Amino acid sequence: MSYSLYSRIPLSLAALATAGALMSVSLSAEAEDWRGWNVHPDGYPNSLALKSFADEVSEKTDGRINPRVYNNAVLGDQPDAIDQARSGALDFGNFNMGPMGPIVPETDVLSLPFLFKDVDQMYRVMDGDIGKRFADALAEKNLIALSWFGSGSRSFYNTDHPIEEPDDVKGLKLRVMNNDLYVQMVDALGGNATPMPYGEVFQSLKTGVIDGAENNFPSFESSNHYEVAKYFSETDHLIIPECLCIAESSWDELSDEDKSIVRTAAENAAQEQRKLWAERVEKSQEVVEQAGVKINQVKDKAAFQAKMKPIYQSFIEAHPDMEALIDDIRQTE
Ligand code: BDP
Repeated sequence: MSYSLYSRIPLSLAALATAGALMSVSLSAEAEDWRGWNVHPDGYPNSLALKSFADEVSEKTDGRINPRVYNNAVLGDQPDAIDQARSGALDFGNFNMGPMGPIVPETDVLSLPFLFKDVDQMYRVMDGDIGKRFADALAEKNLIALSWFGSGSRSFYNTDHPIEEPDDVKGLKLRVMNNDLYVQMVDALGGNATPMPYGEVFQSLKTGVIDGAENNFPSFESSNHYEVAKYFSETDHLIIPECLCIAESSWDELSDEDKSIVRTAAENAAQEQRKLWAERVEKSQEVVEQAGVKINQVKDKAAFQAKMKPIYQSFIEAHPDMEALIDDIRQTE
C-alpha cells in the first residue's frame, strides 16, 4: 500500500512551490503505509511482538515505512490473509505454517504430528539451514519469511471428558485448522474433524456444533474457548512454527538499507515473541485452571503416535522427496 505524501498536499500549497521544490518533496517524503495481519487480540505475545516490529521499522526508517498491525483477524481469516499477502493486498502478517500447507506443500512437513521433540528443537531447526529451506519455499509463493515465531505445542480440549488414550477421541467432533493433514490426524483417532476458521470456534463450541478443538494454552485462554471446553488433555501432538512474513511485492520495493532494517526488526520481534510466549504459557495455564478447567497429562503419548503413523506413510508416498527433510528435522539436536 503505497501513496506519496505529495498527493495529500493541498493544491494551493503545491501551487506556491516551485517545480524543483515539489520534486524534492515528492521524492523525500514518499511514505509506505504497510498493513499487517494478525489473528490474535491485544496483549497476546504475537501482538506485542508485531507492535514492536512496526514501531522499530517506522522509527529506524524515519517514517519511510509505517507498518500498522490489524489484530483479531479483522482483515480476514488466515487462509484468506495468506492469499492477500501473496498478491500484495496485505504487506505483512504473522502466519502459522498449518494453514500455509495447502499453498506451500513443503511446509506440510511442519504439520506432521509429533515431528519435533519439543519447542526448543523446533527453534533450532527453524533458525538453521532447514528454516532457510522453508523460507525459500515460501519465497517461491511470494512470501518473504524474515523470522520464526513459536506457538508452543497443541493439545486437544473438549466439552465432554478428559482424553487419556486414543479411544477417548472416538466420536468427538473436533475443529482443526485448514489443512487436510489435521483431518487425517483426527480421523486416525476415530474422531470427526471439522476444518473451521479460528474466529468461529467459540460460538461453535457454545452451540454444540463441535465438541472440542486443539490448540496451545495461550490461544485456548485468549479465545475464551476454556469457558466452554472444560477438559484440556496434554497430547502435545503438534508443534508448529509461524513466520513473520512480508509480501514479496512490498519487499521488492525496499532499498537494501531498508531491507536490512526490516529484517533486523523482524528478528528482534521473534526474540521478543519467544520470550513472551514462554511466560504466557504459564499464565494462561493458571487462568484456565482457576476457571475450573481440568487439565490432564497424557501418560501414553506413544499410543497416539502409533495411531498417527499411517499419516507419515501416506505423506511420504505422496512426497518421496520430503522423506530426507523429515529425517533431517528429527536428527537435529
Ligand atoms: C493459534 C495460532 C494461529 C491460528 C490458531 C488457530 O497462533 O495462527 O490461527 O491457533 O487454531 O495457536 O486457528
